[in-house]
Amino acid sequence: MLVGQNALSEDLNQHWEQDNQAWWDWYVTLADNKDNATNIIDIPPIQHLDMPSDSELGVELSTPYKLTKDHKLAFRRDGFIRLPNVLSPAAVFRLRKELIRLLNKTFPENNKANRFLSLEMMWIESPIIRQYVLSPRIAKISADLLSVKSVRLYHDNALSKEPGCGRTPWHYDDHHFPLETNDVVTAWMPAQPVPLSMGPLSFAKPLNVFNLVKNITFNKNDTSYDKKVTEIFKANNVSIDSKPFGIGEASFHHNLSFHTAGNNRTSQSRIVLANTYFADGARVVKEPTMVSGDWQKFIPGADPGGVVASEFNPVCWPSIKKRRV
Ligand SMILES: O=C(O)CCC(=O)C(=O)O
Ligand SMILES: [Fe+2]
Repeated sequence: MLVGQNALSEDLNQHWEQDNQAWWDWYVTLADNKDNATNIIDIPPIQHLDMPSDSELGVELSTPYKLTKDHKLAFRRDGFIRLPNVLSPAAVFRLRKELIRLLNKTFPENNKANRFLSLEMMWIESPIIRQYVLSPRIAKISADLLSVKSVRLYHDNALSKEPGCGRTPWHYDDHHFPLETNDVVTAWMPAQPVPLSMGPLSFAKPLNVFNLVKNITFNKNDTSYDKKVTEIFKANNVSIDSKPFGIGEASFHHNLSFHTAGNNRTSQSRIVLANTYFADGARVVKEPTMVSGDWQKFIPGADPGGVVASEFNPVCWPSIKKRRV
């Protein structure tokens, strides 16, 4: 049975009419920031490293990660897992450089302060980002964690939390992705280390704590939903996993995993590539809501209820090479 897609009030049953950046600008206004420390900490930019060539990157991003049985069990139980060395430091450096190039093309320097900047579908435009998004290494981890044979791409996402940007509100992604399945995972791959002061992704565990908050009504105009989730998790002593990310470390979270992220009070942008994959064969929900944002951009031509398999949702695992064998 499909879980989730609940507690959304009636007035959300309308399409999001603007783009995905406008969606993020709105979404971060729903976070409660009253207890945040706000002093900006000056930290140096990521150290310069020699970048891998295209072919070195290709080899790295198609080499399988050694995922263990314990990793899979932990993911099933907790709804997320952090994995070290998903990317080499040099691959992180190249990712950051390319994401910054793309972000700078879209967002003028004088219009970034305190914002949560987002870009999607970069893999279509950038051959470098394509390697990280269609990566057999990343997609196989995702398929194995979900215990499914084959995954497709929902979307890629650059998430740049600029210095001074506040928290990301508590949520699970099932509210966001209009996919009629719970076999959905997001690979959250930071393009630099993320100390606590930069706002790492943090998770409530175990996975089933979403049941504690599933009846809270979502309010699109204020921070009440975010505050209520915090309150209920506190009252139930829910364990919040909030740790820094080392260079090359990535997390993978399920679409029912409740997560948030702190504010960025460092002097550097917190840049992340977040790729979302889902089990091949999934359909679009019958009634996407405004919380699904600009979803038609990611699944062009798909009607509510239809199978998601557009040219922008390629099968990423098994990899093309493997499928040909
Ligand atoms: O990067 C963030 O602060 C939030 C990202 C997120 O919610 C996600 O990737 O599902
Ligand atoms: Fe999320």
